[in-house]
Amino acid sequence: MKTALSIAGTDPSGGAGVHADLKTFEAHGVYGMAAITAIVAQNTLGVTAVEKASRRILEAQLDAVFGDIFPDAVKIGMVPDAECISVTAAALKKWKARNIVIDTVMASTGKTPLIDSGAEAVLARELLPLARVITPNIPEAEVLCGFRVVTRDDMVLAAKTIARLTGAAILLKGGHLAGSCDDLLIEGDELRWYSAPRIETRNTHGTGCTLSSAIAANLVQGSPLPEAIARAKEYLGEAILRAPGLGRGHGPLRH
Ligand code: PXL
Repeated sequence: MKTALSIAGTDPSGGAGVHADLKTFEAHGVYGMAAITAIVAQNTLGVTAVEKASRRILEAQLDAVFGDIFPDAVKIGMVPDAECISVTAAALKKWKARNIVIDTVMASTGKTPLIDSGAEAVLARELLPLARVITPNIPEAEVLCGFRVVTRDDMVLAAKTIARLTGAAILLKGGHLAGSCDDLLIEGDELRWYSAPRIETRNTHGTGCTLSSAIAANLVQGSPLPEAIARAKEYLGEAILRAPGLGRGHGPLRH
């Protein structure tokens, strides 16, 4: 059986973070594992408290997993501070992790910061260069590339800039753009747009987590990256359309 590891924060209400990742792996027939970077108290209405993992416990979790069940893919979500970023990067290098998908989580759907301010530079320098693909949304891309992204041309420039900084493929998610919500993949010299109709819904909790873990699951099952993304987007769209309508805020998806 193929295996995947999520390195991310928690969501006790089950919609985002490692909970979403594990459900997504399971739905794809991939054996899911999870190392916790932060315990997050949250629900569909928002985040109320965060407790970061210590260096010791994060390092020990990663060594425990890699030393026993080597994951065929690694999905990285929330990594709350520079120390957790460094520990994660060192472990991925030490264990020669493969198929690393990084969702550059910076804030919750409700805009609560999920990474220390200033740690984005450490993320860009230490962790992002290890990725096979990075999946920023527009606000995250703006932090990484240092300029505003308003048009599709800006998206191309931003994705190319982040690709050059990191050496990774970039899936720049266009959902925050006014008008179209097409996503852009830059892989080497190849550029591909993915278009899908915008779904009007408040059930968006965990969409970024779900997309990136679905990409990881499709990669380990042998899809080339562009196809892994196409399949993951199809899965995400269905999961949004079939959302169970739970909670009083941004509801979870049906994984
Ligand atoms: O979807 C971003 C995200 C990632 N990880 C955790 C989260 C969230 C959003 O709320 O809580 C733990």
